[in-house]
Amino acid sequence: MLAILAQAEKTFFLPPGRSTVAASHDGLYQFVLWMSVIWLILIAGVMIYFVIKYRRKSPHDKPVGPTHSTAIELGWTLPPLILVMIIFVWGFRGFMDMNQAPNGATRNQVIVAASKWNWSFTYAGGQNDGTLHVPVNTPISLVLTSSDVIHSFYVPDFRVKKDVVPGRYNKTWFQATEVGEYNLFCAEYCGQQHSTMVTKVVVQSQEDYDAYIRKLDEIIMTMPPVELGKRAYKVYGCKQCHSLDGIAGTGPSWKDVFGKTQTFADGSSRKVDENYVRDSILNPGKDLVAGYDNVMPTFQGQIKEQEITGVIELLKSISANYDGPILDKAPAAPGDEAGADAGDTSGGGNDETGETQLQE
Ligand code: HEC
Ligand SMILES: [Cu+2]
Repeated sequence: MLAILAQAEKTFFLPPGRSTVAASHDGLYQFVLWMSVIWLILIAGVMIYFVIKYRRKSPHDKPVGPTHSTAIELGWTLPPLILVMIIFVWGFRGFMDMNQAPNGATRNQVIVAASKWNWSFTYAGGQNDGTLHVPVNTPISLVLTSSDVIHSFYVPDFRVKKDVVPGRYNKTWFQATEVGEYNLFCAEYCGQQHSTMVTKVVVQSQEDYDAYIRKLDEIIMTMPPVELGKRAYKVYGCKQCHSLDGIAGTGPSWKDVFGKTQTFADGSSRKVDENYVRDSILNPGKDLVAGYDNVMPTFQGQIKEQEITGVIELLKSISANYDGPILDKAPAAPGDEAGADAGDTSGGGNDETGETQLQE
């Protein structure tokens, strides 16, 4: 029976399992579920039977108190003990499997950055995107960080769930067994737009995955700045708080902001120029726009120089308060050096992050 349960690929509550740990997870789940059902029926059945059989039949009925029976007491102690031990060993082994990434997983490490209300994924070469792409049948190790509150990384199809906690790195791993697209949810209530903190895991063949990574490399180097800005707007989740059409959300709309004089909570004011935008992204708490809360996470160490330029050009392109030129080609940004020696894949991403910080 256990073998059959372990094979069952779909449970009543979850989609079919698509990772290497799903079978043992679901097997244990089914075991606990059916044990509970069987015991409920047994206990409730015996109880109802006894209520009827030993009911008080007349006012003169004087029941005799229960007496001791070693056999019965052992009978209700030992079998449950054995069952609980089975569940413990099974569960503990599954728990260890889920926490210990197999050898080689760190070669495919992805940094998962959660922020209100967005997921952003950074690959080993420093590329990043708003969906998580992984090669099939390959162990993937994840390092999870949050820049604001506690989120939770949850992919039901993979049976993977891990809290993402600010101020520390949590780790988990999975190995997807089938090409396809799977939902990725935040499973920890993290504020107003928690329910929109959803994205996809795209499991691809190794060739498709390699092509995808190459494409990400090209995007930063070749996309026109305004397009790169629009991409950053989605990838880093700016869109969760900022609109492009003038309607204020959690944060001010980006329409007509560039070139205007912005007033801050402390009464001071400053003209919105390139440096102000850069400051707003890397150090959002500094000049707090009047009427808004200090809820924007910093994107220091995540967003690249070219992408900041992109956001600036995007802001210019949608502002009536700006009538200067808009870049149509990426300028030679400091990050380009890191891109130029992209052949050295492992170092590229780190160099670039280091450089961004040096400039601060
Ligand atoms: C959780 C919501 C949130 C997210 C996500 C967010 N911001 Fe903000 N942002 C705010 C709020 C609130 C303010 C106003 C208060 C302040 O100045 O910090 C703001 C202010 C700004 C300003 C100044 C705007 C002005 O009118 O003066 C800029 C520029 C900006 N954000 C850029 C970004 C970029 C770029 C991203 C994405 C990389 C981003 N924000 C993501 C909430 C957010
Ligand atoms: Cu969340």
